[in-house]
Amino acid sequence: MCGIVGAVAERNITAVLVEGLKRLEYRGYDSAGVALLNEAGELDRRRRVGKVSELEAALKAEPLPGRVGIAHTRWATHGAPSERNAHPHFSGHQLAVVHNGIIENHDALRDQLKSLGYSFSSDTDTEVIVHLLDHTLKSEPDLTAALKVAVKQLHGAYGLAVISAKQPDRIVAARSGSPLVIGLGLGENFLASDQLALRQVTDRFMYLEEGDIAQICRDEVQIWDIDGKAVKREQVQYHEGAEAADKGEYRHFMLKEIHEQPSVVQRTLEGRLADDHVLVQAFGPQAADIFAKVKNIQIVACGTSYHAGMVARYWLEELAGIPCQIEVASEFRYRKVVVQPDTLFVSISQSGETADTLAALRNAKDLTPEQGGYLASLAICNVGISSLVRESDLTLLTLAGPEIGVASTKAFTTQLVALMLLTLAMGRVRGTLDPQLEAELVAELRRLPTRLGEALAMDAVVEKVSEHFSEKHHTLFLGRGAQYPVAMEGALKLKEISYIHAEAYPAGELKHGPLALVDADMPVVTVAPNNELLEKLKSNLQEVRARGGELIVFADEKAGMSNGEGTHVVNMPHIHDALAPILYTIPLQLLSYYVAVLKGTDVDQPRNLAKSVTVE
Ligand code: HGA
Repeated sequence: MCGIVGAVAERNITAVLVEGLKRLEYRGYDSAGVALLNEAGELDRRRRVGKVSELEAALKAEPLPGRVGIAHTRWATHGAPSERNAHPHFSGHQLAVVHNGIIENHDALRDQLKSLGYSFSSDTDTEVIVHLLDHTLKSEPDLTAALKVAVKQLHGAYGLAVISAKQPDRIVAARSGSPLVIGLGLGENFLASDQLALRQVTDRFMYLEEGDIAQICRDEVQIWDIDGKAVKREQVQYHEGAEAADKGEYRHFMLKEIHEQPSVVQRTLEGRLADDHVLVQAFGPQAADIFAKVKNIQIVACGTSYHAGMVARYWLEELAGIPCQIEVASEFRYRKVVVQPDTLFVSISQSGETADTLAALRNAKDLTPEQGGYLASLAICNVGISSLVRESDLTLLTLAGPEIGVASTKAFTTQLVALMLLTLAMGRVRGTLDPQLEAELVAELRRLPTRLGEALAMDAVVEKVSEHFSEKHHTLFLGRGAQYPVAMEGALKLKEISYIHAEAYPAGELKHGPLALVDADMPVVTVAPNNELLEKLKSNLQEVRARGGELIVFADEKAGMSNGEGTHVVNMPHIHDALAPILYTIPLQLLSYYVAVLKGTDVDQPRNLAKSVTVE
């Protein structure tokens, strides 16, 4: 994924920019570049394909000192990964830009700018920004004022930063759909797409909000909101180590990671949504072409990622109308598979190094067209520099950040978000998704972090419910439709960290066998959103109650379910049915966490398990 770093200082800032890029390196990228105003006040740049170390070597061979500069790691969406497409992009020798995101109307802008005499030296959408700004500067010579005018013509998503040889005292920046944060120093200030990049130089930050424009000088930072009004953004101070390596105020990494979900889901959505649709190029430069040809999808994954894939199968068939199969990687890799024509191979893995998933991808790629090879491969992964990402044609990174707890939590919900983005992108490209529903779901995705926060606020209620489990040895989890895999994930979490035997069933299967197990010692956990399967689910629950089974039901506040003898109902905030699997995951994570705490197990490092399963 792209990263942006910028600095305005009185000292040479080349090393700060390069170090910032390195800190964003774990997300993966294909090229990197830096542009500075050199000692003579001229704009100069170095760009390289490959790792930041390539850029670093280039800067060593040919130093580029300066006090004002911007830098970028690129993950191509428009135009191949090459030096000429790497950022920063220039307009003449005056103006340089770095950009994260996608400018959707770049074709129209490019034609317009060409007719005004601009020539383009890259294939990126980004280059239109810098020429557009240059053109705007002809009637509005102040750089900041010109940026305010120019961004009004950009459609899509951007976090961008600009420097100019004519106004060498500042970086100007704009945010719409892609995050930007200002780092505050003493007599120097910084900019980045993630505060991680700047932790070496400051611990004080100011986050830009949607539509903000910022002017960052050495001694002063000014911000204007979407309406052009001068605003102040709150200053946030981070303490050293407040990131992944520290549990902060939490007792366990798992609880910390559960509570990080609103912010990491937000991050996974950033830069990937336009007003009412998903930006298809977020999956890579060839995504639109490949997606248009896809007739089937094969998902392969293990463990929690497999459950995310199972939810996606419901979504892809129901919302995008595309046939979808899913299989665990350890089975898939040793099986002779029959591939339907034009099938997209989708692998899901937190680490991108899961041995079975990687082997399955490699096997899939080895199939020749005569053997019915796959059309292309897509990785949904949390680590940008992983093997799975490197070896797949397309990638959508989940931006969950490092996950330390062995039992996966935030990696799962961000995978679900990524898979919903895939569903919406597929539906759009294939024309199978009603545009009104698409817009509704995009709006719901935007509200999702808030909903997740509301679900997390039920922490104490779930903790109380967990007391019903600590003495039990077996549990059943039930769900219907896309909530069935959520029940599976709930059962897996309980097994992993509390060592209580738990099994998940589609609620309709209960009477076909597992009902025989139900008695007063077998609590039954159910997720019950308010959808068309609710009445059927209620009947299944009656079947449990009639056998003396104790019920714990997480139900939509509008589902009309209430506490009764042996029935404990936890009301959940209302949410669009399609996104309910993401929301209902939260109380099940909290439940297993509190049961494990009551049982006194090693929550973050449960026995016999490891984080990234790189062996077979
Ligand atoms: N569209 C730009 C920037 C890509 C990006 O933000 N990737 O994460 C490009 O292709 O260069």
